[in-house]
Amino acid sequence: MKRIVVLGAGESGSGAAVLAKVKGFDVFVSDTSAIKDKYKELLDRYEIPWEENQHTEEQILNADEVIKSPGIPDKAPVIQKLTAQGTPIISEIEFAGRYTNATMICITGSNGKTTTTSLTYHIFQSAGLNVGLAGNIGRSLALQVAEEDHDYYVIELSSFQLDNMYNFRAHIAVLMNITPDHLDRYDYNMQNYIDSKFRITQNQTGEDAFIFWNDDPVIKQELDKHGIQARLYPFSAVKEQGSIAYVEDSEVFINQPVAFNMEQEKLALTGTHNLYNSLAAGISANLAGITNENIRKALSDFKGVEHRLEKVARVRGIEFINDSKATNVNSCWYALQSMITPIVLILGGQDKGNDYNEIAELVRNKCRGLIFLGADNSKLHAFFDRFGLPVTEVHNMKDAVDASYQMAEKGDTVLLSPCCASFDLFKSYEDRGDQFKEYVRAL
Ligand code: UMA
Ligand code: ADP
Repeated sequence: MKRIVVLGAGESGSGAAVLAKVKGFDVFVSDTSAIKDKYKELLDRYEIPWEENQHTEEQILNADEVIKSPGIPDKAPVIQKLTAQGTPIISEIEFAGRYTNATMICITGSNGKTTTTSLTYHIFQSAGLNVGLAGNIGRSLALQVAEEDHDYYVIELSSFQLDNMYNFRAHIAVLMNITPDHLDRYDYNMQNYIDSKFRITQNQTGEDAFIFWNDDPVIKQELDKHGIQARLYPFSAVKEQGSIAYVEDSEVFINQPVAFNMEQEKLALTGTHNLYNSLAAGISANLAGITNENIRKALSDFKGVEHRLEKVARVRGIEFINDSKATNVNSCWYALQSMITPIVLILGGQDKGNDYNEIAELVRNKCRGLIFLGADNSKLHAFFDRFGLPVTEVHNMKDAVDASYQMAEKGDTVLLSPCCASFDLFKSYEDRGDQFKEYVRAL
């Protein structure tokens, strides 16, 4: 019997293990940390052997194939040993793709993945299709393939998941944008990260579709280098050469495959970045044959996603916005750009090789002051102190909210859009956003 070893027993790994077990493999799961109870229960229910707090090499190096959780870097010693001895290492998504004939709608990009994935899923579901929501958004694809049976999957794909995908085919692939992120995992080499993102188009045929933002300078430059076979569906904010979807005279147009239009002001999500997200989701739905009426309705009644430019409260004329999911500089750029009032910006956290030049002009022109919220704020000081703006340094969320409230004036917006990962002071970006909301509501 073929032996499959699953490394990491989180959402991705435990789902992969269940699918491998259901398909009759000899499965073993190994995790270097304590496994969460809910995943232990899942593994036990399927009688899958596991270990925690260690990787026992004798149990791992004899695998015929290894399924690696996306959070495990290639430089982890066990991965290096497996690679050196030539053991195939794949991602959970690659594995799950072998066992379903569903239509795969796959969404990647540096920013906008979760919003576009959620919106696309909302349109498909509202139209009555049998659709699953999976991937980086937090739900294992493999577990759903093992336990459920969907005709369509809307899958958010991170570069980490794409890295170990080889034969998987996306019927509809969406690439929102490419800006620097996660460079620590890519030897600080942007090209490695770009190549990872373009893996979403590998194995696509002339029957498939590739949807992308036509104005992204990186995508533009790279488009011809990756041997893309799929039909191209470029979108842009305004009508321009080559775009099949755009806005003209306050009307949203999608011209292919079926002509679609709706008033821009009816879109539930506002801001330029969300226009892109709405266009990408609309084109995917259009390609899947969903009627214009259903697309219009779902694009206008979508409720948005928590921690993404989420309005929290207005306190004494100051608007508080939680954009905790802005974990890189580019997402913060879009947040700053969409604000129409003076801003007190709360930023900082675990640096991912950030270059703050991208937001320098917006910070100079729009920010009343800055709150640095990180365990180590030295990089922020080095870059922003010369701007001459008021700066307060804090090390917990309560102090951040209090300081921002003190700095802001009536009519301002306090924006938590940190440009950084959260792990220095918080459990996750959700924890960071939840704490922000809690302290704002207590003001
Ligand atoms: N581990 C080992 N050996 C190691 C290192 C780690 O066993 O050498 C273990 C850890 O102890 C941990 C396990 O590996 O228990 C988990 O791996 P994981 O971090 O991949 O966690 P999962 O719960 O499986 O979640 C993963 C994605 N996580 C990452 O990519 C870091 C989730 O994306 C995703 O939702 C889930 O699979 C289902 O697809 C999260 C994420 O942060 C939200 N993604 C990044 C992002 O959006 O920026 C890419
Ligand atoms: P991801 O899943 O790729 O991290 P999200 O949809 O969670 O993306 O959005 C994260 C942040 O990125 C949001 O808080 C918002 O500030 C910004 N954002 C959303 N959509 C886009 C887009 N299309 N382009 C650039 N930034 C975006």
